[in-house]
Amino acid sequence: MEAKGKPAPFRPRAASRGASPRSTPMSEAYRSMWKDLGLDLAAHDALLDVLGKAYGEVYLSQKDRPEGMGYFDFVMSEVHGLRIKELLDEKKAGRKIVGSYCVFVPEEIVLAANGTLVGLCSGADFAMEEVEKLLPRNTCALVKSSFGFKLGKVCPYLESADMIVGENTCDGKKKAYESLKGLVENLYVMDLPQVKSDQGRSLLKGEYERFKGAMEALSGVPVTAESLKEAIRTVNAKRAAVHRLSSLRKADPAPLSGLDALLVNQVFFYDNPARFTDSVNKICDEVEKRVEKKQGAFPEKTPRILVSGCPQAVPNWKLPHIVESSGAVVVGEESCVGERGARNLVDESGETVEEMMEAVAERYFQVDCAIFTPNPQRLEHVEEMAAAYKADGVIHYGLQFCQPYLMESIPVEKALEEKGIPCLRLETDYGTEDAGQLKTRVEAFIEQLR
Ligand code: BJ8
Repeated sequence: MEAKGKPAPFRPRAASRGASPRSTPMSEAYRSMWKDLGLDLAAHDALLDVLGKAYGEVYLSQKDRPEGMGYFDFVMSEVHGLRIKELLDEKKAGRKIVGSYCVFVPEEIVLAANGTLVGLCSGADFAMEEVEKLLPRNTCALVKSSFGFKLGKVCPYLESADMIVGENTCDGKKKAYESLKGLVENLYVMDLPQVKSDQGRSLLKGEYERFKGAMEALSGVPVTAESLKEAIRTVNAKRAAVHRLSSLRKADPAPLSGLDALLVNQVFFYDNPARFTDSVNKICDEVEKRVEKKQGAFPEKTPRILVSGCPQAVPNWKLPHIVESSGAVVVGEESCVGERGARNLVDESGETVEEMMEAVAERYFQVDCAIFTPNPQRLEHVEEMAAAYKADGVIHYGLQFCQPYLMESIPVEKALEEKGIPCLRLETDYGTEDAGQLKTRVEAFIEQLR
C-alpha cells in the first residue's frame, strides 16, 4: 500500500540551490516542529550549518550538472524540514514511520502494512564524547554516528519513528543495539543469517514473517495480497529507476559525477518512493540525451573508478569528493548505498501473501553483505561491476574497525589484481584529519591509471 494520494512534488526553488538547509524561507516555521520532536535546537542548528556549508562546497561547486539534480539539491535543502513535515502528516493520517540502519529491512513489508520506511543515515560524527561513554573507541564510525545522532538529539527522522529496526549483522551493530535499546522507545531487532545455506534462507524467511507480524501489530493493518503486490511494485519501480541511472554511467564521458549519483542513492532511503522514482526517471531522460550528445560531467578518457566496500551514508561524501577533485570520476558504487543495496528486483508473479513473502525473501537473500561467510558472490560482483562500468581501477573503501569489509578488502584486491585491475585499499573514518593523506594516495593511484 503506497501512501494514499501521492504527495505534491518538491518544487525546486531558485533560492534553495546553494542555500544552507537552515536558511530556506520555511525554516523558521520548522523550529516548533523540531522542538516538539525533542531536538536540541542549538545543536541541530549547528549540524544544519555544517551540513549546508559542506553541501555548498562539495555539491554546488560542481560544474555541468544535469538540471534534474536541482530536485535532489532541493530535497537536501529540506531534508530536516519539508520531508519531516510530510512524515508527521502521514503519522497523523494513521501511517507508521519505521527507521532502519540496514538494506535487509524490507521496505515492501513496511509499505504493505501501512508504514513508511526511512533510512537512518549515520554518515557524520556527532556528540562523540557522549558516544564513547557507551561504545568502545574502536567501534566503526557508522555505528558511533547512529548513537551520536540519538544522544545529540539532532535527528528528526529518529525522533519521528514509531519503531526502529536493528539487525544482527556485524558484531559492532549486533552488540550496539543492546545499548541502543535503552535510548529509544521501540527497538525491534531482526536476526539475519550469516551463511548462504538452506538454513540461512529459512532463517531469513522466518524473520521476515516475524517482522510482518510486528508491522501488523504496530499499524493494526494486516498485510494483504493486494497491499503486498502494490508495495512490491512500488519498490521495484524505485530500484528499476536507479538501475537505469547506473546503466547510463557506463558511458564515456561519464554523464554525471559520482558525487551526484551517490546523492541519488542516499536520497533513495528517505524520500517518498513514488516521487523518488519519478525524479530519478526524469533525470535519466535528461542523462540519456547527454549520453547521445557525448556531454559529460568530466572529459572523455577521465580515469574511471569503481568504489567498493562500506556504505557511504548522508552526509559522508568524503571519498568521491577526494577522487573527483583529483582528476578521476566515480562510475559505480559496490555498496549498500549503491548497487549492493538496490540490485535485483522482487519477482512480481506471486498471487498469494505466502508466494510474495517468499519472493521478497529470495530477493534479499541475494544481498552480498560482508557479514556472510563465505561470500564469493561479492567478489564476483565487484569484478562484474568493474568490467560493466569500464573501471580503470577500484578503490576499496573500508571504515576503520569494520572487520567484515576490511577483512574482505584483501581477497578483493588480490582477485582484482589477478585480473589486471588496479586496486587501492583505503581505511578511513568520518573525520577530515586524514583528508590530505588520502588525497595524496588517491592522486598517486589515479596517476598509475593514466
Ligand atoms: S547489508 S553493509 S547496511 S550490515 S561499517 S556497521 S558492517 S562495522 S553497515 Fe551494512 Fe546491512 Fe551489511 Fe549493508 Fe558493521 Fe562495518 Fe560498521 Fe557496517
